[in-house]
Amino acid sequence: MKITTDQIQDFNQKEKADQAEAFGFLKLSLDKKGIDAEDIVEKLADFQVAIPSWALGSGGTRFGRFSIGGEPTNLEQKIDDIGLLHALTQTAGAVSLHIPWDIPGDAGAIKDLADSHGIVFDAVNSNTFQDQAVQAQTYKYGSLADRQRAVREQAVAHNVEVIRYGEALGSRSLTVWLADGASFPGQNNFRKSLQNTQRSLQEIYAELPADWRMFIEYKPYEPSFYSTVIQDWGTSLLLAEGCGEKAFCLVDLGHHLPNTNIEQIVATLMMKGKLGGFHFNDSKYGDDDLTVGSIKPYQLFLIFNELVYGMNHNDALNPPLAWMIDASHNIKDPLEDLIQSLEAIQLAYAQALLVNTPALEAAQAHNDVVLGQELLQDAYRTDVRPLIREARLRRNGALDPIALYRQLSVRENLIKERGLKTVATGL
Ligand SMILES: [Mn+2]
Repeated sequence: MKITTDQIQDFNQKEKADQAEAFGFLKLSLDKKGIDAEDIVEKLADFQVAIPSWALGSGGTRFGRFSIGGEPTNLEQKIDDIGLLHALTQTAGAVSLHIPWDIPGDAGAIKDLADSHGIVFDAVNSNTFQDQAVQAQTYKYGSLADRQRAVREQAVAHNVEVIRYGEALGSRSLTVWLADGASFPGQNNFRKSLQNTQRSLQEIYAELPADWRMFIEYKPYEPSFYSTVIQDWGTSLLLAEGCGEKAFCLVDLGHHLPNTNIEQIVATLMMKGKLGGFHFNDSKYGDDDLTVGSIKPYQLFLIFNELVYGMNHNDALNPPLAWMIDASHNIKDPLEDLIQSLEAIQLAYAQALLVNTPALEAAQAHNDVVLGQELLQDAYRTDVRPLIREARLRRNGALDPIALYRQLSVRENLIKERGLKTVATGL
């Protein structure tokens, strides 16, 4: 199924007048604060987020998995689904592949298909947390950190293979997330595990093409419940610095212990020019992978406030970030869920762009704590939805993507095309 520009324009026609009125009103009130609404709309229109190839089917939990029906069963169908998302939202212009769940058989044909939807290939992701049918060594006890050389070599070779797949598609970054760790005291030697990881990462790094970057993702626990080798941003930074200037840290919102100040981590990594990528999701307890902005939207805004500040004060030359949604769960239609996540990301970005930074810095200089909070919350409490809709409208996206998705019966059509009991690869 494809959504045409005509279908989108027909749909927008009905709501266009209301949008013009709401945008005009907001633009006037922002004008009074010295904020250029047009500039923000332009930034929002340019902002693109990668959709991971594993988020297009229903996710599972340890307790089961329920297919939503019409799930994509191959890479072509996954790219078609992202094409639908991008047509509706104009924000999903990239895909992040997970190897080996999505090995491109014919890279040229896959690239052409993605091109036809206006989609580029973002970071490629390796997987050494599961055993594949054809592999000599098991990752049960570790991969890049494993005590056995043969296991580490196999894991390094897999990452290099992922780089080669990515090169064929025009990707320019590799994301490494390790499940390596221990579930019980005494299981592993902390120092040796970390040293092995550093050496393995250096070997992968040596195979990176000149214009590539490597992102090192951290996570405090799960699947290991006593210790994880790359447990936090400090360990990720240490390993990235041990590799070289093309290695960066990757922050996944769900990969923190409860109440961690993630916005402060963002500020620190950008100050060092070492923040490479960002994985969006939301959570209440752990790595819950819930819809972005569904639980802690204020935290998301505070994080974007630091991202915007970091991008505007970039003396450490932090490169442009790779943005990706990393969320998947087992109840919602995954496409509707992704539309909600994309919207939440845009909202937080728009709110952060409204922050009056000079006034905030002046308040900080005078220890005016109350004013500092007022300035942040004034931005957060502004209804920025007309800005986001305007950005979509100007790129021929849908004013209300979920309403149009439902009006066109997209899921029903996908079920007709692909069947009710299809299951996409992923967790
Ligand atoms: Mn992640």
